Amino acid sequence: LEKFKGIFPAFYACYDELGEISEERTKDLCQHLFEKKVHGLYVGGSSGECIYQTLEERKATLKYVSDNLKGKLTLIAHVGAPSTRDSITLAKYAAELGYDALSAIPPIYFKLPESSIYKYWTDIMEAAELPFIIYNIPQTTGYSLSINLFKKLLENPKVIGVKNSSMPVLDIERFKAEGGENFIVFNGPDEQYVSGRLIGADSGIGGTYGAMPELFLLAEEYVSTGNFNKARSIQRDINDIIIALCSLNGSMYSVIKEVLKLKGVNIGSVREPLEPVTGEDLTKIKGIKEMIDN
Ligand code: HMN
Repeated sequence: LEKFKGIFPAFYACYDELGEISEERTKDLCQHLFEKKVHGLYVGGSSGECIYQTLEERKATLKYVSDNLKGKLTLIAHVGAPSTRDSITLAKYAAELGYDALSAIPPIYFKLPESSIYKYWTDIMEAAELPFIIYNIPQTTGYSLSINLFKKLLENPKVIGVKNSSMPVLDIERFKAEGGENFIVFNGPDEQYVSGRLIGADSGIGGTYGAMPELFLLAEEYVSTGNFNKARSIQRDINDIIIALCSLNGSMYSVIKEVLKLKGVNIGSVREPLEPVTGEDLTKIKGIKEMIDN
């Protein structure tokens, strides 16, 4: 399980100027994050704009990332899709490509009973010989993983971890308490990375890591060496930056993509209904890049 420890940026969707998935730009982002020495990647999740992409597009991204980084970084494929059928297709494909683990949100749109959620996740696990990481993100899915369902899922040896994006750090503590030593809890809210780690998270997966991997790697170093004052101070810097990233017109991801452009990594913009940045914000974005660099 050591390979699932550390900083896992949630990989961004890489588009060309026409908004199509770009193999070249996917490669550039892979290279950039590899050079930053992150531990692994979470591919095709929220930050990958999976919800706005076709199955073929999602498969293409999974392939391009594995072409570049298989065997170099731990790769987790997010395969959650509206139907079980499509999720299974993605799960089998990720296994073929040599991903290290699968992960999925619960079913979305219809409010389904826990029996259906359990079956959905179990069907995905049965489709491939890969470990599975539950994804709990109530603020976007409307479903908050209960301890009862969590315990039932733990009976399946394929379940090796949970990525918890709910805001109460207590959830992280409870999942770790139930999951035990040999179970990986990933911190979801980037604003609480340090607190998440202290209360029981082993690792982190985050949507803003890709914009400032150095800062999360440093926070991790301070946490793991018991340097808590420094860890808290880095977390404060991170939070100032996240608040700035979320303060402009356009989605946070479009702002992050402009920051990456300023760093020399062009992965295009976002897919609508996510809104791109507006021209007048470009100076402010330069300021955010400086916050990250300093
Ligand atoms: C993913 O699936 O791509 C992300 O890892 C999701 C991640 O947990 C993000 N949560 C949400 O978007 C609700 C956070 O990283 C979030 O972007 C960050 O804490 C800034 O608010």
